Amino acid sequence: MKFKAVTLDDALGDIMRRLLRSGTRINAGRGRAREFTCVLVELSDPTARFSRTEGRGVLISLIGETLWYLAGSDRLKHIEHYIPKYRTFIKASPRAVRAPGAYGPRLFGGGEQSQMAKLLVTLKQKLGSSDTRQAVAQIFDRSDLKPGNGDVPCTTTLQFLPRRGKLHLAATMRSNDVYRGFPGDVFAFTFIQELVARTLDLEVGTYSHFVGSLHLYDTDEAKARDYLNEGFQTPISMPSMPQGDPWSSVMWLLEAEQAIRCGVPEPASAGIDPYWLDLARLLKIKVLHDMRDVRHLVQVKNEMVSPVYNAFIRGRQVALQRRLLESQPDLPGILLSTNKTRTL
Ligand code: 5HM
Repeated sequence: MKFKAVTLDDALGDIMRRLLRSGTRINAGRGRAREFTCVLVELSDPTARFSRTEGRGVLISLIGETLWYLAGSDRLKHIEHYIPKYRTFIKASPRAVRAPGAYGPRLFGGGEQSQMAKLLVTLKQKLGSSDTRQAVAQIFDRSDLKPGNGDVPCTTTLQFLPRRGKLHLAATMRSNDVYRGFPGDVFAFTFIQELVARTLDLEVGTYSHFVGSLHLYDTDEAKARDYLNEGFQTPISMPSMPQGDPWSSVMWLLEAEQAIRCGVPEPASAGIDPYWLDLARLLKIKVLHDMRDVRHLVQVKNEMVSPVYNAFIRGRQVALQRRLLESQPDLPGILLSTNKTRTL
């Protein structure tokens, strides 16, 4: 079965609609679901990587998870900042410190010796002389299959295909939950695709996502129907990553992320492109939202350069203002009026 779409949102809607209509019933370890097997999803615009639908509002968790990968980390405390239920999901004990199936150490762990660093060296060497078929990063490993392991990676490989000035990416997955897993996986892998494309000075090509078992759990059916009922959303792409080698900016963002998460001073940002500054601002907005600090949230929102993230921020701002108003009805108007903030 094949799904062709321009954006993630288009693909998500199409897959869920068809799964609800004709998915085969299965009962795997994590509950009853509807499933399609051996599915290929092809996205022609991998930068349209987030679902704009307000109800899902998970953009900042997706950025947080992607940075967790890029940091090469498997620390649960780190990812729980963005996905509080991560530990429960991987069936880890309350005392566990690490996620055994984390993608970060497998892809980016070990600095210059990491799988991705070596893969980039190979890609650079072969660029221009051969259309390589060997640029594969492996995530799933046979050692993951052991009794009682609740964190068996769902992604098996990422294959980078530089062809005629474009960088295509083919991801293969053994298992993918369309409602909860698919949007995050597409977000992270297409972001990595764009990072690699910039490193090699290539255009971003097609993103192909092959899945052995693509499924929708019965417990998510109602939410999937709500999502579909929200109807057509104007497609939206993430701003283009700045041209040039991105890795010094990625290192800055990783340092900034850690500082924001841990509440310590952030690294100096002189010379950092607004694209990366905006990503750090979004992480700050999450912390300010959690701290119920609407005044500073509005300040950071007004510093944002790209209009693309506005709908996500407004969702957080409005929810926070509503909560504050419920607990403090005499709150000053500046904290409640969305009009006082720049409309992005
Ligand atoms: O029984 P299994 O190990 O496949 O359960 C893992 C569940 O998490 C599945 O529903 C799988 O599709 C989902 N999942 C996902 O969609 C998990 C991961 C983590 O590797 C992922 N995407 N990246």
